[in-house]
Amino acid sequence: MRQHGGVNAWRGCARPLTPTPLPLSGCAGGGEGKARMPDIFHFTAPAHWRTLDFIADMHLKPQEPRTFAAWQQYLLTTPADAVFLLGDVFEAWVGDDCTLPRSFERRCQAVLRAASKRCALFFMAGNRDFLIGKKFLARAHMQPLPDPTALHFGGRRWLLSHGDALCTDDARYQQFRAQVRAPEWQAAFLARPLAERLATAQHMRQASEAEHAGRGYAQIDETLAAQWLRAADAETLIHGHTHQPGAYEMGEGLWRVVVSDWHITDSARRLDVLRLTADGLHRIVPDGV
Ligand SMILES: [Mn+2]
Repeated sequence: MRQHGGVNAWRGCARPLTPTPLPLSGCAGGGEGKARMPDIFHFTAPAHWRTLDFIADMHLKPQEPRTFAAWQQYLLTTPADAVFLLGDVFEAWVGDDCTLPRSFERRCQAVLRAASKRCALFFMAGNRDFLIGKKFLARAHMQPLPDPTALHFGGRRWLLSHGDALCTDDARYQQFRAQVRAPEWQAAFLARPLAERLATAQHMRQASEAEHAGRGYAQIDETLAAQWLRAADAETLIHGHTHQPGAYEMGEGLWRVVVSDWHITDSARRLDVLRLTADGLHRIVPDGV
């Protein structure tokens, strides 16, 4: 696994939606503080697959057209048999009804549909796009994956996660996460008018950025990550969310490999694909993007 290379320090920090009180009552939060072991979903790659790509944290939004263009170009040209989108594909998602004609989300949907003709697409929810639902997944031709999922490929198991569930230092975020992942909360939120949901998401992002300014990166609880790996009988965890790409050895032969966020502007150029083949994991920058 040492071929993954060293730890790269990148600018930017993960800003998960934080526990801003929502104008919503009667929904139980999780909030007992202790992280419980999640159920691990197992997925076996079809035998003919040779190349599997992992990307995360594109944070797609209309205000960053070059990131969208790079993502589109990558998806329409990758040689991969399957692309695993490991969360925070979108900067925000307030419900599948946001894909109005001519909307940015509808353009993204079209890119995914076109890509799905070339390769299989899998989606794991992040902390910003966890409200992506069955309708959008069907229209975008993506298959959902639970977090975490143990991927069986090449005679080994690779544990996949977005990563936010492992950031247990932030107890308030974990409480918020448990609340907003509850079906009752989601049903109540999605029942609100689209304009109101968009306004709430905007408010939450601003509150999150204010709270996280100066707090730095979200940190993975490596003790918990090691427990997940042992439970999955895997050695390598592949995740995003922290925006700190690199390969981190956690002891006892266990690793976590972090995929970068994507951010392309006049002053920044980050795009990153983890590619898994029979040779192992490689970090690549997509061609021609
Ligand atoms: Mn995230």
